Amino acid sequence: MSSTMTTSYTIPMVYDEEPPHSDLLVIQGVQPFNAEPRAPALVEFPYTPEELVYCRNHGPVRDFDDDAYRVTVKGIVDREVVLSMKALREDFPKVRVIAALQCAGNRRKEMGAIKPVHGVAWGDGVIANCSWSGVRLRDILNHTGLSDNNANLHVCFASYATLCQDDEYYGASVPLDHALNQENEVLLAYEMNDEPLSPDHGGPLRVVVPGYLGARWVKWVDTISVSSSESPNFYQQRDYKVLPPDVESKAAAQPLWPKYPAMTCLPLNTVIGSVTKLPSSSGILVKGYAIGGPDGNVESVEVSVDSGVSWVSARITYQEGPWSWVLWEATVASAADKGQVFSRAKDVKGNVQPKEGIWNLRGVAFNAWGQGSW
Ligand SMILES: Nc1nc2c(c(=O)[nH]1)N[C@H]1C(S)=C(S)[C@@H](COP(=O)(O)O)O[C@H]1N2
Ligand SMILES: [Mo]
Repeated sequence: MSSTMTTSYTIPMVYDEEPPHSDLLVIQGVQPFNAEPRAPALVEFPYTPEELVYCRNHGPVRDFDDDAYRVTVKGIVDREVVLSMKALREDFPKVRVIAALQCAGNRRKEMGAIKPVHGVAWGDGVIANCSWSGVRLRDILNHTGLSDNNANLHVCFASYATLCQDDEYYGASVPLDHALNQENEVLLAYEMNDEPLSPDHGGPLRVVVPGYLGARWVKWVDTISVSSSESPNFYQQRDYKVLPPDVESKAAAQPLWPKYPAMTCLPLNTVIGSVTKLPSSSGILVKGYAIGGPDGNVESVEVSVDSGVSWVSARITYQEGPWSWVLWEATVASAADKGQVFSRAKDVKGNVQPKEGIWNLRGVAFNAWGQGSW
């Protein structure tokens, strides 16, 4: 009698083995754990302290043993390699970049106030400005060897650490050209803010793609493959895309996912973190962050207390390199007891942040003028 054997192994989808999370975050979801800091605290620190770094997951957080961890690099390369954390630390140059990590859903709650959207109702705290240290992806790819013709290839990242809500693993990809370009500094990072990367943020190893949305910064990355197509993963193919504003339901979105490009850069943006009344009704102190878009970093920030009729320049108090966020503050004279204040940024190419954001079903890339009140 013959028997059919099916090999089945289980990838964990367990939430009871998660390490403790920061208790300074506002929890938006417990399983998976999704949490963000409050904006007034966030804008007090140029480098976001680990306890204030938002945590965004599509499945359980895994805690890996550094010694046993391996990442496999394969696909259209000369030779497949398997690297340990020790090899990554000792055999390749260590590179450190400052870059803001931001979720595409930052400010989703504000977009949802226009018309309901699908997704975690994030406020304006799903952004963190950190230093990331690790190895350059291009050094690793040069080590595996690439063919001369790299045109139209992609580097796919996968984490088989856990099952996710919409797929059996978490995956993303970036064009190979982007990964090889010396200006981009795409990293496999093992440190955040000069400390070993914690489980919540993808330790021991995560992808860092400065300037790209967080969804491509794959945490607990264990497989990297050079491929002729983008990652087939749900989160690359059927999510994290900006659909046109007339697409208002899952059913209408279904046939459109393959027709729209995967998001890469998030737009030019500002957020007002805090508004403080100055003594003796002389005015207000406004503090916030700004972040560059696809055309480069922020050049200036302005605020308005008369709904955009007139604008006051903000002081930039922190900015570092091409991918950091900007911290800014402005003192605005006003005798009013209460009022509303708006912010907008201009980038190095002269683009100005728009007054209104464009609504889309998934509530991504919202960048209307920042707003606050006192
Ligand atoms: N393996 C894995 N990587 C992931 C995710 C995930 O759910 N699983 N979420 C992504 C998304 S959508 C974002 S915004 C960032 C969040 O990184 P953080 O939790 O360190 O803030 O990780 C990305 N990488
Ligand atoms: Mo995200």
